[in-house]
Amino acid sequence: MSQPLKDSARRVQEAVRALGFDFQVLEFPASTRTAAEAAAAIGCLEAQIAKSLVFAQHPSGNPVLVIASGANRVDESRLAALCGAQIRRADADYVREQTGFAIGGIPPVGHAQPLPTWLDEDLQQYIEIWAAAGTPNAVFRLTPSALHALTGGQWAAIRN
Ligand code: 5CA
Repeated sequence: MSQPLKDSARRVQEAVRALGFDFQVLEFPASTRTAAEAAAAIGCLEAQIAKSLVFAQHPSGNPVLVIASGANRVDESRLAALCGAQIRRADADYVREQTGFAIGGIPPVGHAQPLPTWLDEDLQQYIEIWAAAGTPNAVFRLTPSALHALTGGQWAAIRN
Protein backbone atom coordinates (compact mmCIF):
# COMPACT_ATOMS: atom_id res chain seq x y z
CA MET A 1 0.00 0.00 0.00
CA SER A 2 1.29 3.45 -0.74
CA GLN A 3 1.32 6.06 2.02
CA PRO A 4 -0.84 9.17 1.73
CA LEU A 5 1.03 12.05 0.12
CA LYS A 6 2.54 14.79 2.26
CA ASP A 7 0.42 17.93 2.30
CA SER A 8 2.62 19.88 -0.16
CA ALA A 9 2.72 16.95 -2.59
CA ARG A 10 -1.04 16.51 -2.28
CA ARG A 11 -1.57 20.15 -3.26
CA VAL A 12 0.40 19.54 -6.45
CA GLN A 13 -1.48 16.32 -7.17
CA GLU A 14 -4.78 18.17 -6.76
CA ALA A 15 -3.65 21.07 -8.97
CA VAL A 16 -2.64 18.64 -11.73
CA ARG A 17 -6.01 16.82 -11.49
CA ALA A 18 -7.93 20.10 -11.42
CA LEU A 19 -6.25 21.04 -14.70
CA GLY A 20 -7.54 17.82 -16.23
CA PHE A 21 -4.46 15.57 -16.15
CA ASP A 22 -4.10 12.25 -14.37
CA PHE A 23 -0.33 12.25 -13.87
CA GLN A 24 0.46 10.64 -10.56
CA VAL A 25 2.69 12.22 -7.94
CA LEU A 26 5.25 9.71 -6.69
CA GLU A 27 7.20 9.95 -3.46
CA PHE A 28 10.66 8.39 -3.49
CA PRO A 29 12.56 7.05 -0.49
CA ALA A 30 15.67 8.80 -1.85
CA SER A 31 16.03 12.57 -2.17
CA THR A 32 14.84 14.25 -5.35
CA ARG A 33 15.87 17.67 -4.04
CA THR A 34 18.21 18.51 -6.89
CA ALA A 35 17.91 17.68 -10.57
CA ALA A 36 20.87 15.27 -10.27
CA GLU A 37 19.36 13.48 -7.27
CA ALA A 38 15.96 13.32 -8.93
CA ALA A 39 17.46 11.81 -12.09
CA ALA A 40 19.36 9.22 -10.04
CA ALA A 41 16.27 8.26 -8.00
CA ILE A 42 14.05 8.04 -11.10
CA GLY A 43 16.61 6.49 -13.45
CA CYS A 44 16.29 9.13 -16.17
CA LEU A 45 18.63 11.67 -17.70
CA GLU A 46 19.27 14.83 -15.70
CA ALA A 47 18.18 16.69 -18.84
CA GLN A 48 14.71 15.10 -18.49
CA ILE A 49 14.19 16.83 -15.14
CA ALA A 50 12.04 19.95 -15.52
CA LYS A 51 13.41 22.16 -12.76
CA SER A 52 11.31 25.10 -11.63
CA LEU A 53 13.41 28.19 -10.87
CA VAL A 54 12.03 31.45 -9.51
CA PHE A 55 13.48 34.83 -10.37
CA ALA A 56 12.45 38.32 -9.27
CA GLN A 57 12.00 41.10 -11.79
CA HIS A 58 13.59 44.38 -10.93
CA PRO A 59 12.46 46.94 -9.93
CA SER A 60 8.85 45.65 -9.83
CA GLY A 61 9.67 42.72 -7.55
CA ASN A 62 7.27 40.58 -9.57
CA PRO A 63 8.15 36.90 -9.83
CA VAL A 64 8.85 34.95 -12.98
CA LEU A 65 9.11 31.19 -13.22
CA VAL A 66 11.54 29.39 -15.52
CA ILE A 67 11.15 25.67 -16.06
CA ALA A 68 14.53 24.55 -17.28
CA SER A 69 16.03 21.26 -18.33
CA GLY A 70 17.93 19.84 -15.36
CA ALA A 71 21.14 19.83 -17.36
CA ASN A 72 20.98 23.53 -18.23
CA ARG A 73 21.85 26.82 -16.59
CA VAL A 74 19.49 29.68 -17.27
CA ASP A 75 21.03 32.60 -19.14
CA GLU A 76 19.88 35.55 -17.05
CA SER A 77 20.41 38.06 -19.85
CA ARG A 78 18.17 36.03 -22.17
CA LEU A 79 15.54 35.86 -19.43
CA ALA A 80 15.80 39.61 -18.83
CA ALA A 81 15.27 40.22 -22.55
CA LEU A 82 12.20 37.95 -22.55
CA CYS A 83 10.79 39.72 -19.48
CA GLY A 84 11.67 43.21 -20.65
CA ALA A 85 13.05 43.88 -17.17
CA GLN A 86 16.12 43.24 -15.12
CA ILE A 87 15.96 39.99 -13.22
CA ARG A 88 17.58 38.65 -10.08
CA ARG A 89 17.90 35.18 -8.70
CA ALA A 90 15.35 34.86 -5.88
CA ASP A 91 16.27 33.91 -2.33
CA ALA A 92 14.64 31.05 -0.46
CA ASP A 93 12.17 33.24 1.49
CA TYR A 94 10.97 35.00 -1.65
CA VAL A 95 10.53 31.67 -3.42
CA ARG A 96 8.40 30.31 -0.60
CA GLU A 97 6.36 33.49 -0.40
CA GLN A 98 5.62 33.58 -4.12
CA THR A 99 5.02 29.89 -4.72
CA GLY A 100 3.94 28.44 -1.36
CA PHE A 101 6.65 25.77 -1.66
CA ALA A 102 10.24 25.36 -0.46
CA ILE A 103 13.28 25.15 -2.74
CA GLY A 104 14.01 21.55 -3.65
CA GLY A 105 10.38 20.78 -4.34
CA ILE A 106 9.12 23.74 -6.37
CA PRO A 107 6.52 22.35 -8.78
CA PRO A 108 5.58 23.75 -12.19
CA VAL A 109 1.92 24.20 -11.09
CA GLY A 110 -0.17 24.60 -7.97
CA HIS A 111 1.49 27.79 -6.77
CA ALA A 112 0.02 30.25 -4.30
CA GLN A 113 -0.66 32.50 -7.30
CA PRO A 114 -0.25 32.06 -11.05
CA LEU A 115 3.29 32.92 -12.17
CA PRO A 116 4.32 34.10 -15.64
CA THR A 117 6.27 31.14 -16.98
CA TRP A 118 9.00 30.47 -19.54
CA LEU A 119 9.73 26.93 -20.66
CA ASP A 120 13.19 25.80 -21.73
CA GLU A 121 12.81 24.58 -25.31
CA ASP A 122 15.43 21.88 -24.69
CA LEU A 123 12.77 19.92 -22.78
CA GLN A 124 10.79 19.48 -25.99
CA GLN A 125 13.14 16.82 -27.33
CA TYR A 126 12.04 14.24 -24.71
CA ILE A 127 8.96 12.04 -24.82
CA GLU A 128 8.81 12.02 -21.03
CA ILE A 129 10.03 14.53 -18.49
CA TRP A 130 9.79 14.71 -14.71
CA ALA A 131 8.94 17.66 -12.48
CA ALA A 132 9.09 18.29 -8.74
CA ALA A 133 5.82 17.88 -6.87
CA GLY A 134 6.06 20.04 -3.78
CA THR A 135 8.56 18.22 -1.57
CA PRO A 136 12.22 17.15 -1.85
CA ASN A 137 11.06 13.56 -2.43
CA ALA A 138 8.09 13.97 -4.75
CA VAL A 139 8.00 14.12 -8.54
CA PHE A 140 5.61 13.38 -11.36
CA ARG A 141 6.14 12.25 -14.92
CA LEU A 142 4.62 14.27 -17.72
CA THR A 143 5.15 15.24 -21.34
CA PRO A 144 6.46 18.51 -22.75
CA SER A 145 3.07 19.30 -24.28
CA ALA A 146 1.35 18.70 -20.94
CA LEU A 147 3.91 20.98 -19.27
CA HIS A 148 2.91 23.64 -21.75
CA ALA A 149 -0.80 23.06 -21.14
CA LEU A 150 -0.48 22.88 -17.35
CA THR A 151 1.57 26.05 -16.97
CA GLY A 152 0.37 28.24 -19.83
CA GLY A 153 4.07 29.03 -20.26
CA GLN A 154 5.89 29.91 -23.46
CA TRP A 155 8.73 27.92 -24.98
CA ALA A 156 11.92 29.92 -25.29
CA ALA A 157 15.66 29.57 -25.88
CA ILE A 158 16.84 30.24 -22.38
CA ARG A 159 19.92 28.14 -21.73
CA ASN A 160 23.30 29.63 -21.06
N1 5CA B 1 13.19 18.52 -6.94
C1 5CA B 1 14.27 18.85 -7.81
C2 5CA B 1 14.15 18.27 -9.18
S1 5CA B 1 12.68 18.66 -10.02
C3 5CA B 1 14.43 20.34 -7.83
O1 5CA B 1 13.60 21.06 -7.28
N2 5CA B 1 15.51 20.77 -8.49
S2 5CA B 1 15.74 22.28 -8.83
O2 5CA B 1 16.98 22.35 -9.54
O3 5CA B 1 14.61 22.85 -9.46
O4 5CA B 1 15.81 22.99 -7.44
C4 5CA B 1 16.93 23.27 -6.86
C5 5CA B 1 17.21 24.66 -7.39
O5 5CA B 1 16.90 25.60 -6.38
C6 5CA B 1 18.67 24.89 -7.72
O6 5CA B 1 18.94 24.59 -9.06
C7 5CA B 1 18.83 26.34 -7.47
O7 5CA B 1 18.56 27.06 -8.63
C8 5CA B 1 17.74 26.68 -6.50
N3 5CA B 1 18.31 26.99 -5.20
C9 5CA B 1 18.93 26.14 -4.38
N4 5CA B 1 19.31 26.79 -3.25
C10 5CA B 1 18.90 28.06 -3.39
C11 5CA B 1 18.96 29.21 -2.56
N5 5CA B 1 19.52 29.19 -1.36
N6 5CA B 1 18.42 30.36 -3.01
C12 5CA B 1 17.83 30.40 -4.22
N7 5CA B 1 17.74 29.33 -5.03
C13 5CA B 1 18.27 28.19 -4.63
